[in-house]
Amino acid sequence: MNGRKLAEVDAYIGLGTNMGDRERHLRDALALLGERSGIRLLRASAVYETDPVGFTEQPAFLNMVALLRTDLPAEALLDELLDIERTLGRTRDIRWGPRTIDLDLLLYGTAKVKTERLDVPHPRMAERAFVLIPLLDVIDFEPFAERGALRELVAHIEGKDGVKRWSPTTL
Ligand code: A4P
Ligand code: MG
Repeated sequence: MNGRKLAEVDAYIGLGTNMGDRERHLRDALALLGERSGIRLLRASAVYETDPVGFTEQPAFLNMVALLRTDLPAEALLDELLDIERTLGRTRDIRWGPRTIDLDLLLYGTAKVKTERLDVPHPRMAERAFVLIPLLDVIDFEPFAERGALRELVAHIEGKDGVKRWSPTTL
């Protein structure tokens, strides 16, 4: 440690699952996130059942978004997400294919990050109703105009009909 602590940052994580006991994977992922040092879980969206996007011949997903506060740098946070995916038995077979749990770093404060391993804001989030609809449940942008902009985006996004409220937040 060089002693300099990073300021805390609000980070938004997209969770997705379409294999096995989907609700359980979401619950377990949230619990594991909350236990990691340097991460506090602040809020979780409702859970949505969503039609698969991209590779469509696969079961429906459950998706949600969590708001974290963290003092980890973005890549260290990614490492925690990948580690939790592995812990919950994620294997990578088909790109965009079925998965026990997918944890995507959507936003890391207002930072833009582009490295070999990390692209933030998540490059496909703005066109995905299964991300934006739960994000709207938890987003905490000031000024409120930005929340209005997100609402506007959601109002016109394609695929909204494929995103259905499944259950209220589990937190
Ligand atoms: N990586 C780069 N940027 C990020 C980031 N912001 N967050 C790198 C997380 N990872 C990021 O990810 C591959 C690599 O991306 C990571 O090792 C990391 O270094 P992955 O999770 O193995 O790949 P993936 O999830 O199969 O691919 P990808 O491109 O992340 O897929 P998406 O975009 O996440 O889409 N339909 C519904 N209804 N609901 C879903 O949740 N998900 C997908 C997957 C497709 N269709 C879906 C859903
Ligand atoms: Mg992913």
